Amino acid sequence: MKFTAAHWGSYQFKDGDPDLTPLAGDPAPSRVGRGWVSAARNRDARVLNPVARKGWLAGDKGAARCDDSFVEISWDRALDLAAAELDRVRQSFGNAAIFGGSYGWSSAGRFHHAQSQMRRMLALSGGYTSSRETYSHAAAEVLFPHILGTSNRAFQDDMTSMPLVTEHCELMLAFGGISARTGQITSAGTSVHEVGPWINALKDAGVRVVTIAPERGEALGDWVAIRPGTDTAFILALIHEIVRLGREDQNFLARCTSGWSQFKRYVLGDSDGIPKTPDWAAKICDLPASRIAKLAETLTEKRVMVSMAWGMQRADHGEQTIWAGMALACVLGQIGQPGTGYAFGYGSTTPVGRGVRLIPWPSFPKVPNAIKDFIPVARITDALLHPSEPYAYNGQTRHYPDLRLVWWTGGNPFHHHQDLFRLQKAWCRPETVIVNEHNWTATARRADLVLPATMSLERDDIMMNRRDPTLLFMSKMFDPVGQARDDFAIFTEISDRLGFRDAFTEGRDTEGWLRHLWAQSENVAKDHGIALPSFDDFRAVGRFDVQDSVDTRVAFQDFVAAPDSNPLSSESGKLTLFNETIAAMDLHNCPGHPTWLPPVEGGVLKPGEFHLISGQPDTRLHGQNDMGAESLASKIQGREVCTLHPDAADALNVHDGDLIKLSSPRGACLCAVRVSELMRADCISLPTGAWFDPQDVNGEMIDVHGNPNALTRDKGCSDLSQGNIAHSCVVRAEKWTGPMPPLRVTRPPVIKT
Ligand SMILES: Nc1nc2c(c(=O)[nH]1)N[C@H]1C(S)=C(S)[C@@H](COP(=O)(O)OP(=O)(O)OC[C@H]3O[C@@H](n4cnc5c(=O)[nH]c(N)nc54)[C@H](O)[C@@H]3O)O[C@H]1N2
Ligand SMILES: Nc1nc2c(c(=O)[nH]1)N[C@H]1C(S)=C(S)[C@@H](COP(=O)(O)OP(=O)(O)OC[C@H]3O[C@@H](n4cnc5c(=O)[nH]c(N)nc54)[C@H](O)[C@@H]3O)O[C@H]1N2
Ligand SMILES: [Mo]
Repeated sequence: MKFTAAHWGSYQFKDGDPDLTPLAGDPAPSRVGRGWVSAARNRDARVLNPVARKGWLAGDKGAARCDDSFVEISWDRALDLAAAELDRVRQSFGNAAIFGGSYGWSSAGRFHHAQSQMRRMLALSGGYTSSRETYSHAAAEVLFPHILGTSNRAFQDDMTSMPLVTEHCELMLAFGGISARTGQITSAGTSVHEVGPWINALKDAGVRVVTIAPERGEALGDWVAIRPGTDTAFILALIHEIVRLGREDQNFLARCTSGWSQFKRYVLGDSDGIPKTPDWAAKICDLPASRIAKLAETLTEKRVMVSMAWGMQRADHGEQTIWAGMALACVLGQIGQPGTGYAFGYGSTTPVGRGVRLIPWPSFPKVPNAIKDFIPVARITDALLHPSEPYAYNGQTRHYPDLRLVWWTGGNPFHHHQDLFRLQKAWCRPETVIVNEHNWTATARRADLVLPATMSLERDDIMMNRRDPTLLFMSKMFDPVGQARDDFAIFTEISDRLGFRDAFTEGRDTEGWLRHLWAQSENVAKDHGIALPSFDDFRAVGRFDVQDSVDTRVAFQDFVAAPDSNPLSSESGKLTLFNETIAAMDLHNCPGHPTWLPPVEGGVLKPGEFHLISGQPDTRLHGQNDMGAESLASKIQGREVCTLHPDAADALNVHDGDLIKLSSPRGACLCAVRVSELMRADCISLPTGAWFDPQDVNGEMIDVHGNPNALTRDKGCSDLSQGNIAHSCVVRAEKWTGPMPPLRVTRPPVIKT
């Protein structure tokens, strides 16, 4: 038996098998994985050879990058060109002109991690401008160190374990829901999927789940169909009502928080004249005031977990929602106890709240980056359009770098960024764009040089994830498609041309590196009392399971038990409900305590307008596997499918399977319709990930495949975090009766030489 792994799960196979079988013991293998092998073998979607843009080869720097005139070139020429261009840019403009932020999920596997490979090479070349935080939870990453005194990563690691919630919690307030859809995924790979089984266990244990979300998703408990973007107002009203009842946990607030008096003045309206009552929130949230008041009362009678999906903060003023959620949990006073308190990200990926020992397995070693400049990750378009202009970030005034060379490996900005039409304009600013990819993604199509990379099915690697008890030797399943090469091989050759090959490889080939990583793992394991087999034995067997790996955790347990002797590293040593540091930044879009700030778009809509919810797709990981069987089969007439309420369908005169056009001031896209009761009538949900395919239709540029980022707004959550606001978006919808242009998402015409 051989094994392999992806972010969507682990698999086994025998030589010659046409497809993979989910790893034995996985209770709920993912749907995403069903499309993996067919996506990998889809030669039309794979980059088969190195190619260069014709205009760029002719010396045309920065011109329209979307003209699809690629020329096939040899690997030697491609590598010569890439190395020469990197050298030219660093000599002419300095290494800060090279953007190596290269955000994206790439693939699982400890050695062939695409960004690590690229950044090691770029660091050895003198450095690069990097990016900070993620598209997943930038607002939390910047906010949590202030208010919780812990990094988001540490908070994830410390999250109260799911089995304790099943055992001790009576009422789970699930903002954004808890979903096995997103629970399919684990960054770096997983041996089991436990979110679906956990949802069932919650039901069996009789835990009452209240899902607060504009779409109901999986039928789990009561549904509070809140208007998007208004959760902060809802939470403030819950707190107001609890205080009115005199049931706030004064002991907890005094022992474990700072700033309650300032925050309470705001909630009661003493500081701004607006009491945050259920009546006040009812209009904002489009919910009955009596329901908010009743829920508040119930909360004070139960053992409660306040759980927030990551998507809650991918919105304008996203910091406020998660801060308000933390404040509610403080008012209820059950943080630090088993199964109750405050959680961020249950179900958003598999391992959040997984009760296992964390083992810090080694990764491909970094080289220090001599360039200290960075951008907040979602400010890429602004950076390209506005070099050297100022922007605010976490209390600093910074200036955008002047980027001349963009090198992207293992990510897809023309998937992940908001307002893709704006990104497309900005994309013409750098002189050169180089992309390592295995697929003809929208980003690859907008590169000057495309270097075909292997997929993990085409190479050996090791899956080891500090949050998973199983280590797998990932065996190559088939030969690389076309001329694809490993990123490691590509960057070795570039390093060779720039004179630092030995520093890059440290004299090791792939097998040498796998052995080296394993040797380091053996040391890490020893520190944890675990004896790993030899590399050769591990490779022969393919799988190693850490025994006695269960380790349940209660977030903030030590702190709450003795706040004075175990202070947090926040400014006050406590959970901050009013934060002096943030208040001193004097930001109108992120004040010193959780505050209701209406989103830049949203609120009460006009007829024909809808809130767009663009969550994660069920059939793929972002854009990955979109050209595999599972994702393709889920489309209608080849287009992505959006979900809307029967009343919305009536108003638009559409039925299941019809096409509609969604548009916003940023752009437009076509998608197919599925009608469902499980959606607010003023919302449309269109998953991310359909490969962006803008075409001229009757004189208008429309993405004809159904990518929500044709519509979304490119703006930071606030001057604190500058995270993306994908979920704050209003669109217009209309039935589409126009032409349906054929998709152009697979290999563009390539001129053979
Ligand atoms: N509207 C909207 N937009 C969103 C979101 C949303 O909720 N709404 N969510 C955001 C979030 S949370 C995220 S994390 C981002 C995700 O955005 P991305 O992480 O950029 O999306 P992926 O499709 O996973 O892109 C990874 C790319 O790496 C390539 N790749 C995989 N393995 C390798 C490899 O070994 N070598 C090389 N060279 N390439 C490889 C894949 O082919 C793929 O194109 O999207 C964000 N965008
Ligand atoms: N199948 C699959 N799973 C994935 C991924 C994938 O691409 N495919 N990507 C992974 C990644 S990178 C990430 S970061 C996570 C993201 O995980 P999440 O952020 O948890 O997932 P999302 O689908 O973005 O949104 C979660 C929920 O937020 C709700 N929501 C949207 N706006 C509002 C609002 O204003 N108020 C309330 N109360 N709810 C709202 C939506 O209805 C949706 O149910 O998913 C991971 N899991
Ligand atoms: Mo993400």
